[in-house]
Amino acid sequence: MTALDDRSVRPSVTTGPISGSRKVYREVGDGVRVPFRRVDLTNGEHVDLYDTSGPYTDSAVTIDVHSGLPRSRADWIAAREPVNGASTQLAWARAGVVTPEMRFVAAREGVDPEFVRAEVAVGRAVIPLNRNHPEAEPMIIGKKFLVKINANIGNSAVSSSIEEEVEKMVWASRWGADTIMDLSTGKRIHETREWIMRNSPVPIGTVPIYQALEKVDGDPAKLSWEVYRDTVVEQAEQGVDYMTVHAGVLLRYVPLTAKRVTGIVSRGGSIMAAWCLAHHKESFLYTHFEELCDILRTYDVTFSLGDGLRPGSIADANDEAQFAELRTLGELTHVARARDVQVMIEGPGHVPMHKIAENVRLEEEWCGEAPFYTLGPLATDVAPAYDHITSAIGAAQIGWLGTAMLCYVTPKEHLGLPNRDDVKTGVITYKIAAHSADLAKGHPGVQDWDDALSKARFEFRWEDQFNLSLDPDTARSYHDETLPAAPAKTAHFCSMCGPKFCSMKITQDVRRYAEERGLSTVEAIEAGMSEKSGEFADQGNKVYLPVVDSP
Ligand code: IRN
Ligand code: FE2
Repeated sequence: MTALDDRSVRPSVTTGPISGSRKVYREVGDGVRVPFRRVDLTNGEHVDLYDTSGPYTDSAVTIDVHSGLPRSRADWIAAREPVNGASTQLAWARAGVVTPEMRFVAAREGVDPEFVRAEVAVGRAVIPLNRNHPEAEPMIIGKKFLVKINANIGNSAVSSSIEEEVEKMVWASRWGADTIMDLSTGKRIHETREWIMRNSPVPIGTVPIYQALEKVDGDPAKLSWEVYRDTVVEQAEQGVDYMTVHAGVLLRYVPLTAKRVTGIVSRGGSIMAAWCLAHHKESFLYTHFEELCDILRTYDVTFSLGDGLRPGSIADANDEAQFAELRTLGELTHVARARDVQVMIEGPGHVPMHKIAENVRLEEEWCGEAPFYTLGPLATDVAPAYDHITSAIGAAQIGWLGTAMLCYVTPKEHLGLPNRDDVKTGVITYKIAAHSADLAKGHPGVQDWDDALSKARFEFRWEDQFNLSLDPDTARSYHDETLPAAPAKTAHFCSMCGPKFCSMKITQDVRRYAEERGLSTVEAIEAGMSEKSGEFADQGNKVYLPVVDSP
């Protein structure tokens, strides 16, 4: 019996298109179909948006969580041959092979497949896809591509069920999570992950040391390479696409954290530090790293080299412990790449804005431009309950500077396990940071989305404005709170300024005035001004006039 046969687990997942859009596919040959979220506009145009939501938003597909998603990559995986003994995207890229996954992401990002291959070949981008996760749709992480976001889910010993976690996974990808990490630490870790893997349209990451720790009853001193290795194999067999490995927490770095304000805040980092101190030995993740590479290569699992010594407060940012670990991650990057294993590097944490750039600079220099994957960073420590915002400020900046993936932070950070609403808030907040970074980086075509929404706003096409937004439901409901009636959806104002003070309506009046009189807008403004000042004088020079209801 597999975990999915367990009928006592009954996840109910959100299905159906995001309001105001529908799923379309772009065929790029040889059975490669790339999904987009199409927004049909009331003016007859349409906009196609990057779509992470998988079959859940396709009204033509019926979802049965007990059978899992269609295994859309199965044929590609079965059809291909290893090169130099390795079946990884990195090995193929180096051998000059453009895989179907590379063509898929090229179409998704609007770039040339050969460009994708070249970026993967030099290790500046990764395509995290385990051969045992054929349900996932390919995506790419690298600084020359769209900035990606990751959403963390997972239960803890005190909170949440399998059902809730499966729904959080579907929910997070619905709103734009490019990858999801299952950080479960409580009961039934293996089963929870099986449910998530088989039903996830996006790559899944994990931190295997968490499950290894459960296997030794939560006592870090009892951990061993053997327990860890078996856990990695177990998870790789299930199809985990990338794994956080805190192999840079070396014994000699632990004392460097002694005088910190917040010590070691990484869960994985603190587990490994405890093991190193208990045994007074070098970390088994470091000493067995080459063996670990061989396991990951077998499945094409991507390394996410963990920042176990990341700063957990503004005071600790960019300190010796943090950068000592980063240097070691750089060393390990080259070891993994030499074995054709894909690598990305995890980064902080809590960093004030003026110290952010140095993180990207050193990561690129020491880690051979491996994709950087950061947790925020939070730009200040003073706003628990708003740390999605404190961290999105840092995330937007670090994304602009070249970070390839941003790990979201929810409003519950530092306070508790996020629920479904927190997950959505975190995802939308991070989509804002990522898209803002994409705009600043000038990624081709990115601004089309902003332009389409701005035009809709200016032309008072309210429905189009809602439907083009990251969160149509909330945009619509905020509008309808004050102006629920249908005519308000074509009205040339909203309740913020009211009919008389809408700047966009006034601008449009100016433009119309100009057109009717055959004037340039500047002339029109001048002509309009003297006309208006005439009216003003006629009305007795009163600034405030009684409001007249508009039709
Ligand atoms: C991302 C960048 N730095 C850390 N992260 C994420 O933090 C990591 O991928 C994982 O999802 C989460 C928890 O990691 P620790 O606390 O075990 O380091
Ligand atoms: Fe923190």
